[in-house]
Amino acid sequence: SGKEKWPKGEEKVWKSGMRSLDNNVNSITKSFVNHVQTSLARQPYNLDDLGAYQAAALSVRDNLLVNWNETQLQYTRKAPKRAYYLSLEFLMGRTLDNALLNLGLKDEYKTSVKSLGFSIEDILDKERDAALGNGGLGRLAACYLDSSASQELPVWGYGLRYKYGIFQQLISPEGNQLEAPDPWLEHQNPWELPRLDVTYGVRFYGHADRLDDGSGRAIWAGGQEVLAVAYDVMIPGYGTKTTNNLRLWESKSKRGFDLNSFNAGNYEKAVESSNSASAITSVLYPNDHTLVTLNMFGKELRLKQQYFWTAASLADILRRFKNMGKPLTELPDFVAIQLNDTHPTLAIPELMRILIDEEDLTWNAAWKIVTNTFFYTNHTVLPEALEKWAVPLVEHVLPRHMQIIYDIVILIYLFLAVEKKFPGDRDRLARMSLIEEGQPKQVRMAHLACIGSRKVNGVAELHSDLVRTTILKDFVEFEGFSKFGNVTNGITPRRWLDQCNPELSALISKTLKLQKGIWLKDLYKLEGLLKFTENKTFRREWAAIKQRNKERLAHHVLTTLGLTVNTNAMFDVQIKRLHEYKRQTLNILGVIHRYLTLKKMTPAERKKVNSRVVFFAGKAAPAYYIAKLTIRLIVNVARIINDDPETKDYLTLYFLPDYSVSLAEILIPASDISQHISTAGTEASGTSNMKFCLNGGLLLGTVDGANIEIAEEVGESNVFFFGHLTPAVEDLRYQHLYHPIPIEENCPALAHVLNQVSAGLFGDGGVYEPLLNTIRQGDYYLLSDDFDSYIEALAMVDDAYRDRDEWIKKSIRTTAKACMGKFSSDRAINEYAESYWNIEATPINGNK
Ligand code: F58
Repeated sequence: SGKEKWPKGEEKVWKSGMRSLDNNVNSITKSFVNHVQTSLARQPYNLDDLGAYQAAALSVRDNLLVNWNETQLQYTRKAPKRAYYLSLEFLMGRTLDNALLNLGLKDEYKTSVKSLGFSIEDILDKERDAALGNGGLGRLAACYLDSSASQELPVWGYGLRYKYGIFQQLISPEGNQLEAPDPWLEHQNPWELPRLDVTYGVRFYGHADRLDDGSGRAIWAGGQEVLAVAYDVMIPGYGTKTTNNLRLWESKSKRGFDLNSFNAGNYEKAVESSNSASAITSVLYPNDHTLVTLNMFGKELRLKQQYFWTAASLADILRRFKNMGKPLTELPDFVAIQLNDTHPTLAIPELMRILIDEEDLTWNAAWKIVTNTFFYTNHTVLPEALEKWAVPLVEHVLPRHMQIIYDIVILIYLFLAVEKKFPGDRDRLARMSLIEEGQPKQVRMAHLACIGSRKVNGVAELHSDLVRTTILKDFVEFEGFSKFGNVTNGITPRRWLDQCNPELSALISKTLKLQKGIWLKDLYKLEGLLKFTENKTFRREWAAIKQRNKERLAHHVLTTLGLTVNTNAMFDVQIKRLHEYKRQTLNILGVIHRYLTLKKMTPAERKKVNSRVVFFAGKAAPAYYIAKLTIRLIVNVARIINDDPETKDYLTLYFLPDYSVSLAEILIPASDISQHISTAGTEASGTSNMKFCLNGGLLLGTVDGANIEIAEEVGESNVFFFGHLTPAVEDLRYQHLYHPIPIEENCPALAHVLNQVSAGLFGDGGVYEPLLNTIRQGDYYLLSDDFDSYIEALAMVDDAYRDRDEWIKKSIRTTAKACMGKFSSDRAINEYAESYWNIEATPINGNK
């Protein structure tokens, strides 16, 4: 296009000066040493592992930058339709290993650093996780970025550059979770590029005055203006030159500090505005699934985070679009914006505001653009997790947006359309409104996201059905079924197989006689492993790798916690955020039940028992009292059981603190069985279930989320299912509430376990009463209804594990037959690209 700025001078001369990327071991060593001397200003012969990590990272970053620049240049020239993934969370984990894999340079770097006296493993281990997310939703965003780049799709991510990511979890001697800040930016971050020249002003508060010229426009002025500064993170594709961008915003004061106050000696006041501006991106909210525990200030800051990020991102997207010289009515032809849950929903009224107030479009023209640009993914149907913002708060912070939201209700929506289609149906109007009546009134963000989007989707078949039949039922009846789809989640096989389980990856390549470059991009190829289930040598190798991964985990536990793990036992893993609906409590009560059973046995009987080591890891939201009690119970049960000489050969358990992406990379390949045991209908999808399967771990789960689709692929004989099904849940809850049966009758086995805890078998029983009472009274998550079948399922797991050869076959089938292709994020992102965003692969010329 005519708007491009070409470099001054001869292209030839420029090209002669460009960095050549021959990337042989020699040139890598050169670049490494160069960075040590110049970028790091360190003495070459006196470098520690951290310094070596930084030098390696800077040298790899040079490669990424060249590709990144080329990608952005070609996107600008080719002007394809682009998609933008707006997510408040990107749980990236470590970058160096992934960048080396995607660039195909791991061996070269390994050799190079070795010749300089370092081991690549030690260097990789020095990197801190980028933990800008809570759990599944944030990690999904990271997997989707990897897949977008790998599929050569023009997709950018937009998020926030939190100064502090998810808190570090410590466990006190009593077993309590303690939180410490995560200063992940303490050392310079080689993976980001500050773009101090890319900034936007974002307004808060002030007043919005409608013009009385009939145009519907308003002027929003006054209040506070905060500056958004861009930081770019390079996202390399696997085996392609495409290197996409993740743009993270940092907030800072627009005016620096107040010189008047400073001169008057009032230093605190002088920096006040700067502090309040930088507070916006200072910390990731650690609340998982609810914001109700926040106080007024907490809620306001969270709302400001959401608006700050959506406003900056939209401004940036529109600036790029306008550079193309197209009219705004064509925006949906060139831009698709994906809303990762309702967190970025303010983008909808914000785009309306820009189009109407600043671009002078009519309401209808603006609404048409908006509703063809946005797409909304829902990640939960739990009622307490559906975002709502108090009307007075929105009015205060974003007065113009509140007007627009009311206009949506009145102008296009309630009074006109719904009334027309369902005349006189007042209840329906109230149910569907964007505003929930009450004290105070609240804005229902899911409703706004739904009506403002082109399409809406859930993240697994069952969950998408629930979205259509429960929380958005009225909208399906109103807008038609076809707007509401499903895209089952996926995971990137690069990180979750090749990187975390290199030995298994090598065995797969050897067995399939395929370079990993082929099957890592077409995971359906894993089906070729099926016929090797009958091959003894292959099975032996498969089992040996699992064993070594178990030893790797045991080594980690030994070096970090000083505890010795029995690697001859079955490894049973449950790792995820602590939440009542995920039912870690069911697991720990099951462990206690097993312990009590073991205690009653004779030594001879015990000898026949399948030895089990149970691993837990996960963080609880800092204000989630019951979840924290569950952690405390786990830790204290571990303390007693692991020390019991009668039983410890048969049953031990560990709570591994500070769960993270990097810890998951060690735990998942080591698991024989993993637990995904949410109350049916509550876990939207789950994604770690897919990761375990890909690594040959079997699943023990409820008929929930993506477990169902995994079982469809793997075959039900390779998955252990238990518990009530979704349609039964509502009735059971009703019974618990209105016709409660004492737990002693409903589930004697569980009652016995609870009584033992109360009686103080694991320390002061009184401490746990609030947790136990959630089960004794109301039992909203139906532990007492599912406990017996859970114990039966565990017994089936034991039986199956006893036939080790058959177990290994199951393990191979789980990886292979899983047609794990279905659960690759490559498949998922292609579905979004084709059926939602309507974007196409845009290969970057000069591809490898
Ligand atoms: C998760 N949601 C779902 N939310 O629980 C899980 O089933 C699904 O597999 C995953 O999304 C990906 O679709 C989730 O992780 C959060 O962490 C939110 C963070 C912000 C506050 C509300 C919860």
